[in-house]
Amino acid sequence: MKERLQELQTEAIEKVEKATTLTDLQDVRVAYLGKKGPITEVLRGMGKLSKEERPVIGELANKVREAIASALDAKKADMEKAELEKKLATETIDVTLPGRPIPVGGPHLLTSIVEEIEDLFIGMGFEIKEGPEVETDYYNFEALNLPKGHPARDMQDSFYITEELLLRTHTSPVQARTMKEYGGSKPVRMICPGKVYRRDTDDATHSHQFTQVEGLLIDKNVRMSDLKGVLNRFAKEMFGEEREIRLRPSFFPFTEPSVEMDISCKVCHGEGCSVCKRTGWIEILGAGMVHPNVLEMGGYDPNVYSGFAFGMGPERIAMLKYGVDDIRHFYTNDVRFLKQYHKV
Ligand code: 2NM
Repeated sequence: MKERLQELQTEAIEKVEKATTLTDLQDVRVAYLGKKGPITEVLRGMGKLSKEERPVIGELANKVREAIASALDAKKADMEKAELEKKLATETIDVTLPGRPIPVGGPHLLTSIVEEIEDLFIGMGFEIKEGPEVETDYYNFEALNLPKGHPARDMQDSFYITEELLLRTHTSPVQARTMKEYGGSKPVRMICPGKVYRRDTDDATHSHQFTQVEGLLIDKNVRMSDLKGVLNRFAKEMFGEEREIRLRPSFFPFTEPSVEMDISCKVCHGEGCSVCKRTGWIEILGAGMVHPNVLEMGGYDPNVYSGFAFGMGPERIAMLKYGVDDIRHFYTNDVRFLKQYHKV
């Protein structure tokens, strides 16, 4: 029996050593230490042994059992360690490698320009107002001194939805709405950025849908010099302190007097070049003193209040500032164009 046990131990340990997988090991464990295994078998036959032999064989059987079990455990630990090392070797990540860049977008040039204009006017105490793009005939025309049949209504051919509703042709209706909202007794200092629509054939300088920023300031004793001061500051902040402005008489139905504002040409400094068409000046916006009829329809007594208003096209501002040669670049969204204006 002793010999049989020794044999079993040698045999089992040999098999443990030859095992290459955890399954092999489990097979050895079941074969030698399982309930139906040879050691159990040996122990069962102990009844036939003498009193003296029994504890000796019992002790040996336990030792063999323990030897096999510890060989199995040691081999298992080795295998697991090897497995882990293999994993670590093949799955290491080099945390010092630079990350893969994630492509990020940026604001559209038009968005940036509108925000820049907004910031400049916020800095001068103006608030930002918005209004509907589908407007009533009343706010788009009537309240702005453009009664039905007025020739200026043809001047800007409009997208009508019904007889009374149209896509706004300018953002001025937001000013008319703001005057109403303020009830004719509070000063107004606002700008309204937004999309406007006109029936026009698209080309390098025209679009049937474009952006406007219009401003309105109403208070007691507002004069043309206030308009000039605010717009001069705007022009210098936007285009550079070295720029000069000039006002030329013009006509708008909602302002009287009306003006157009030019900035001095950056390219030739007033000498005359192709950018300014040899005039030394570049037109950037229209403005004027709010017409008494407009104040009155907005609920402001023109004998008590006066105001100025102005309107500009952010596309045109951006085109002049960055030398963009075609307004359609703003709408076709070619990333090769847009990317050039991301400040990141
Ligand atoms: C312009 C030029 C001149 C203007 C006038 C008004 C209102 F509603 F207050 F009367 N809003 N915008 C205005 C005046 C707009 O755009 C070239």
